[in-house]
Amino acid sequence: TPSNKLAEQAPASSNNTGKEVEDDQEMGSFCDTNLLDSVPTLAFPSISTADFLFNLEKASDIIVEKVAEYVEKLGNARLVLVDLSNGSKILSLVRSKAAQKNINSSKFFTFVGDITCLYSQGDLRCNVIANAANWRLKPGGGGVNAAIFRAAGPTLEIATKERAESLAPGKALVVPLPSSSRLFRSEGVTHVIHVLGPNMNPQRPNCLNKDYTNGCIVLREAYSSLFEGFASILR
Ligand code: AR6
Repeated sequence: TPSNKLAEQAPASSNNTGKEVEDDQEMGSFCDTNLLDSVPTLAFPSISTADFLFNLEKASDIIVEKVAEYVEKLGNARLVLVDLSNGSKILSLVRSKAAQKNINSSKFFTFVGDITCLYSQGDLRCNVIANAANWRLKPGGGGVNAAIFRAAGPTLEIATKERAESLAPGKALVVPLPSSSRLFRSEGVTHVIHVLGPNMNPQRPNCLNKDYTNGCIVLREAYSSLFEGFASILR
């Protein structure tokens, strides 16, 4: 059962001891070779719809539109929209709109779980995860950004800063994860793609003040940049 699976996986995922690191190094960074064999999969959160206060109906239309545009171009790779709770409004909106559009449900689906523990706690293998970043590409700030930087460890911040100092709205930045990162070792995540979405929150920088004409353009661009970034990893 899923709950048994969770119980089986829990000790391995929480075991961040030196012993495990040693084993990993002996075996070329991975203790679980199954992680390497899996179908390429991008797990992504709904960009801009929590802290950045973007309208959920509009965001769900854009997610489904962009998934439909990219999913077949990505070959056998999968796209997975992730959120933390079963009651997630964005997941249910996207699920019903994707079904209406007859999007292939083996290549695109939604998943409830923490994006930093998809393999260890959800048995879902995702070699790439997306982050709803801030323009400074800094850890913290809450939401999925804080969770990913925390789970990846300091190497993610270093690897990110080697590639860019900041990010413009609508853009994405692909960052290969160092093999020493816990996200790499325990979860099989080889890349993080930072994405900056449009911001409708007056308390955050670059607020669009409810300008959804511009906001929808920027959110479409954000998903295009994300899926192009994922495609570049597959090539
Ligand atoms: N796993 C999966 N989904 C998550 C997780 C998680 N651990 N945490 C949050 N979500 P948000 P934004 C979902 O607010 O609206 C940050 O402070 C969440 O339920 O993280 O783009 C950054 O530094 C929602 O569906 O991103 C930026 O300043 C989605 O992830 C700002 O927030 C995005 O929520 C970005 O705001």
